Amino acid sequence: PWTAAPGRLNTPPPKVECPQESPLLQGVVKLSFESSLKLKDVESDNKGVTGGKYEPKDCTAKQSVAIIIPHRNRERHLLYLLHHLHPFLQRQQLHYGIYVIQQAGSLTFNRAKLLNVGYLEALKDYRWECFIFHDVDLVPENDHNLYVCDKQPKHLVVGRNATGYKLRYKGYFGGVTAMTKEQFLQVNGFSNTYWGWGGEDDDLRIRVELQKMKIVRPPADVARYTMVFHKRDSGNEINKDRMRLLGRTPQVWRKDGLNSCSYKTLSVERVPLYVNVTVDIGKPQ
Ligand code: UD2
Ligand code: MN
Repeated sequence: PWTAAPGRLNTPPPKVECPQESPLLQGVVKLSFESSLKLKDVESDNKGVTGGKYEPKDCTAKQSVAIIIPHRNRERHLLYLLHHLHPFLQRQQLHYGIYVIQQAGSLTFNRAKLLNVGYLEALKDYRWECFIFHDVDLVPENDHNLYVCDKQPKHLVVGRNATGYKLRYKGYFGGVTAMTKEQFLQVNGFSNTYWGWGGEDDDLRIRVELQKMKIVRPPADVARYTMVFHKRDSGNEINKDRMRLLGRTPQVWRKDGLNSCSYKTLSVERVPLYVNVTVDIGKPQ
């Protein structure tokens, strides 16, 4: 006859690793953008999330993933994204945390620098292995588009509604990208010097290529997004200097990036659905 191991009877069974493919995936998801949606509704739909973090109850997630969202004055888009992204990530059985990095003030926006701040701040909070850099206005349409990192940097947006779901151009690396903690460190993160709209995503591609890494993408029928309609924001005018900056990336990447990202954290608030980091990132030199 068998005997139970002493002291094990009342302890929960050890967690097993989550399966290779989550049984919860649904494929194409129906998206909704209801103007009546309230933050309270999204919070009550996501009771398992605390301080922006979640992990599956019954199994150990394959990766721990930080979602980093650059933000200023796009509250409605943030609400739609949270509404779709939390259930989406839970269906993928991930251990994840969402960090919204708010640029304080009304000076020129700097998406790339905010994303560097997000990486640095998220790592102070937890030892995340994988980072997803995510525009606030892009909602994934298919939950087979896995928010995990690969052996190579991954670009998750092959297509979106406004551009006929086609890759905008060869080498396009904007919108949503996934890099491991080490991959991002190896390229010294994003440049901090792109103020205003454009170029910063191409700069990251150049950094990746200089390291002889190769960008991978999920299949086109999976890597589809809906971008919530918007106009160009004030404070994010087109960056006329971006071509010149792109030309000097090979010379400056080692000293312009994560290792030179200076900023002042004004507040870190843990609201139910995300960690809200407000930063003063300065202004163009
Ligand atoms: C494209 C890229 C984006 C970035 C940008 C150029 C796609 C799908 N996206 O976006 O990744 O490379 O070009 O910089 O190709 N934001 C705010 N408040 C602002 C301004 C910007 O929150 O006032 C954030 C927000 O997360 C937004 C992102 O910055 O999604 C990119 O700005 P955008 O949406 O105005 O630019 P877009 O759609 O041309
Ligand atoms: Mn956009």
